[in-house]
Amino acid sequence: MADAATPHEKPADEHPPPEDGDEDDGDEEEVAANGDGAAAGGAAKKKKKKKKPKKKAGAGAKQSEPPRVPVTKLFPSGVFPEGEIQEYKDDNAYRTTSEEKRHLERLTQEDPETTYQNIRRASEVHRQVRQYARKTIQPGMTMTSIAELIEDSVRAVVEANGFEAGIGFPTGLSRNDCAAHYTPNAGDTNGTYAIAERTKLRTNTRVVLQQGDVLKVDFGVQVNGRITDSAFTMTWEPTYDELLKAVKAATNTGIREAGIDARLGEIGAAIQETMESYEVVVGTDTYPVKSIANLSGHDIIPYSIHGHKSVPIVATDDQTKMEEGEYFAIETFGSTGRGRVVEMGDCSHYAKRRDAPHVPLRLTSAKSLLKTIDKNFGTLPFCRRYLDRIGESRYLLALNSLVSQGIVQDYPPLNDIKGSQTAQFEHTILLRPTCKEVVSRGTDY
Ligand code: HZT
Ligand code: MN
Ligand code: MN
Repeated sequence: MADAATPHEKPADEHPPPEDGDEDDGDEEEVAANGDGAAAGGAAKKKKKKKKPKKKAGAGAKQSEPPRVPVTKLFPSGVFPEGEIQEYKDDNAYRTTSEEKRHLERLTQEDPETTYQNIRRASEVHRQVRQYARKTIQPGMTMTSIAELIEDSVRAVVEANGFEAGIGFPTGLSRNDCAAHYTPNAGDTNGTYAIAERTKLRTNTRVVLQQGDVLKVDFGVQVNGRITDSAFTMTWEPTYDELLKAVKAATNTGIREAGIDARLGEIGAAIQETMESYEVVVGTDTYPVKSIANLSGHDIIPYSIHGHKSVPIVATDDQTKMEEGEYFAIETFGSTGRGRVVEMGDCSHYAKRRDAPHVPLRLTSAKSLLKTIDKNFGTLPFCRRYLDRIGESRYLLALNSLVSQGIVQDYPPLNDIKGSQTAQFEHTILLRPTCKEVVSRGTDY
C-alpha cells in the first residue's frame, strides 16, 4: 500500500477555510456548544434557508469545517457557555447555598468573571475543535496530518495571538501501549507502522494511523494563560469499547469525588475502584483493566500546565486536599498491560521550568534558543514542530543542553508494556466557591 495517498493525505487546501463565518453551504454542521445545550446565546439551532440571511455577527452564526470561525464571532457578547455544574458532596454542600460564599465569589477573587470567561472560551474552542477531530480522524492519516488538523483549527478558532491566546500544549497523539506525550517530530518515523511515501526527491517514511489502533487525543487551549486540558480516546474496533467505558467512568468518578477539602489519595482510590471493575476481551484473552499507577491528574496554574499537586489514579496515602479556586485536570488512564509506564522513544514535548535557574550559558546556541523559548512559549509546553514552524533549525544540541542544565523540562513518551492497550479521558474542572464547574464537558464526553 506504498504511496497511494489516503483520502486524508491530500494537500492542505483539501479543507479550505470558509469564505465567511456564516456561509450556508448546507454541508456544515453547527457545533453543539455544550453538554446541556446551555450555550449562552450564539449557537441556537437554525434550519438551512434558501435565502441567505443578512450577515449578522452572532445570531445564527455557526462553525465551519474545518473549524476556522473564531468563537468570539460565535459568542459576540463575550459571554461563553458555562461548563457542567456539579454540586459539592456531603459536608461541602453548605457552600452551594451559603450567601457568604456567593458573596465571596463576587468579591474576593480578582474579577472571577474575567477568569471564568477566559477558561470558558478556551473550553468552547476545545469542544468545537474536537467535534471536528472526532469525525475526521481516520486510519490511513499520518500522525503529522492529524496534529496539524487539530492545531490549525485551535489557532484559528481561539484567534492565536502571542501569549493572549493559543495552543496550550502540544497535541498528544499517543497510540496503543503509548499512554501519553507522543506528538510527531519532523520526519517522524517513530512507532510501529510506517509507510514509504515516494516523493519526487526521495523516499520518506511516516507514521500512519492503523485501523486497530487505540489513539489518545490530548490537546490544550489557552486564553490569557488559562489552559483547558482535555483528552479522549478513539478506536475503530469494537473490541476496545469496554476499555473506553472503564476509563470514561473512572474519569467521571474522579470528577465526582473532586471538591474543596477532598483528599487526593482518596480520589485516587475511588478512581481505581471504578477503573478496575472492568475487563476487556481481546480475541480469546480477557484482561483486567488496570489504572496506570504512575500517571496522574494535576492542578493547572496560569501559563503552566502543572502546578504542585498531582491527582493519583490509584489509592495512595496522599492526604493533601484540593482547595477553593484551584483548577484541576482530572485524567485517568486504563491499561490492559502492567499498569505502569516508562519513558520510551524520542522526546517531542518540552517546557521551560518555572524554577529555571539563572545560569550563564556557555553555548551561544543554547542562549539564543532560550531567548526564542522565552519569547514564544514562556513556561507553556512546546514541541519540536513548534520550533520548526517559527524558523528554528538544528536546535537539538542546544535544546538538550537546556534540558541537562535544568532550564527546560523534557516530557518523553510514556509507554506501558509492548502489546498492551491504554486509554485516557480527561477534563478540566474549576473549584468555584459555590460549585464545581467541569469547564471542558461536552455532549461527547
Ligand atoms: C506535561 C507536558 C505537556 C502534564 C499530564 C498531561 C497531557 O504527566 C503532574 C501530573 C502537557 C501536559 C503535561 F506538554 N502532564 N496532561 N495532558 N499530559 S504530566 C503530569 O507531565 S505533571 C501529571
Ligand atoms: Mn491532557
Ligand atoms: Mn493533563
